[in-house]
Amino acid sequence: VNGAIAEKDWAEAVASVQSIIRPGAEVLLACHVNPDGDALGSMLGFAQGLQQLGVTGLQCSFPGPLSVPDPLHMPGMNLLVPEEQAYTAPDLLVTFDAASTSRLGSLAQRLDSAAMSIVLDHHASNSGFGKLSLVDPDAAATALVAARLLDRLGVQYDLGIAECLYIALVTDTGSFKFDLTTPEVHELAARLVGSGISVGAISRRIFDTRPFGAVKLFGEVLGRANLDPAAAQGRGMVTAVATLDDLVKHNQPGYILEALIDSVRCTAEADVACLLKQVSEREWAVSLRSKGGADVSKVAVALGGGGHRLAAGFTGRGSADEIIEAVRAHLV
Ligand SMILES: [Mn+2]
Repeated sequence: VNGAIAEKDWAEAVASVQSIIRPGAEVLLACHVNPDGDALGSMLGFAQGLQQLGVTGLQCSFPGPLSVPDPLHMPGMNLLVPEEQAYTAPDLLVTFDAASTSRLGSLAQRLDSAAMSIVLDHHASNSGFGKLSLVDPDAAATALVAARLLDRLGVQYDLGIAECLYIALVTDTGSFKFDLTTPEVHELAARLVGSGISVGAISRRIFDTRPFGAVKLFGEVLGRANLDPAAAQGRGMVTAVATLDDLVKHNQPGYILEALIDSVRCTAEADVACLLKQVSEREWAVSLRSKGGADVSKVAVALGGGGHRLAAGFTGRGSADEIIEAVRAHLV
C-alpha cells in the first residue's frame, strides 16, 4: 500500500536510511511539542527499528521539557534527549507527526543543518518542509507511514516496536473508531498484536485510568459546557472551558485534559466541539472536533494552528469568550 506517497520517494527514504547504517553516523528523530501517542509512538517505534538495523548514534527528541505523561510511557524512552542536547548537524533527521516547523521548536533548525531530512506525517495541513516529504493525509496515524517505511527496510516488529506503534495507532484512531480506520489499519494492528503485546493492559493504562481528582475536574468543566445551536451554520457548536484554577483546585496536571474533548464531542445537538484549555492568563490550547459538517482544520489553520478535517487545534490568545467568538466567526 502506497497511499499518497510516490514509490520513488519510498526508494529515496530507504536509501537514505541505509546510507547511515555505519559507525559514527548521527541520526536524530524528532516529533512535535507536547507529543501525543502517535508522535511519540511512531518516533520511538521507528527508533527501535533503526536499532534493529544496526544504527548506533541515535537520538530522539521533542521541544520543551522532556516530560511524558505517565499513560504514554513506552519502550525506547531511554533514547530521549532534551532539544538542547540534540545533534546540531545530524547525518539524518526524521520528523514525526509534525505538520509545520513551528511544532518542532528549536529542533526545526536541524532541517537546515542536517545532511538529509525526511518528514513522516499524515496531516493534510502539512506545510511541506524537509528534503523528502512522506505525507499521507489518508493515513489514520503517522505510525502507518512509519510502518510502511519500516516494512520496506525489512524490520521485524519485536515487542518494543509493536507496543510503540500500537499506542500510536490506537490513540490516533480513537481505538479504531474514526473514519480513517481502514483495512490497512486493522492489518497493521493484527501484526502488532501478533507480536505479543498486552492489548488490554495498554488500553486500560491509556484510556481507562484516571485519578479521582480528574473525574471531579471533568464533571466540573462539563457542568459549565455551553451549547450554541446557531453556530456552524445552524449545525451547532458545544464549547467547554478548563481553566488553570480548575487544575489547581483538583490538583491535576494539564495533560489530564487531553481526554476531555471526547466527553464534549459526543453532544448530539452539535456538529462542532470546542474545548479551551488554559495555558496562561491569556493563552489557551484549543481543541476542535467535527462530526463531518464543518472542516475544523480550516478554522485551526486560519487561527494559526493545524490538524485534520474532523480534528484540529490551535493556540488562542485573549479571553476565553474572544477565542470562542473567533472560532464561531470562522465556522462559515
Ligand atoms: Mn498523528
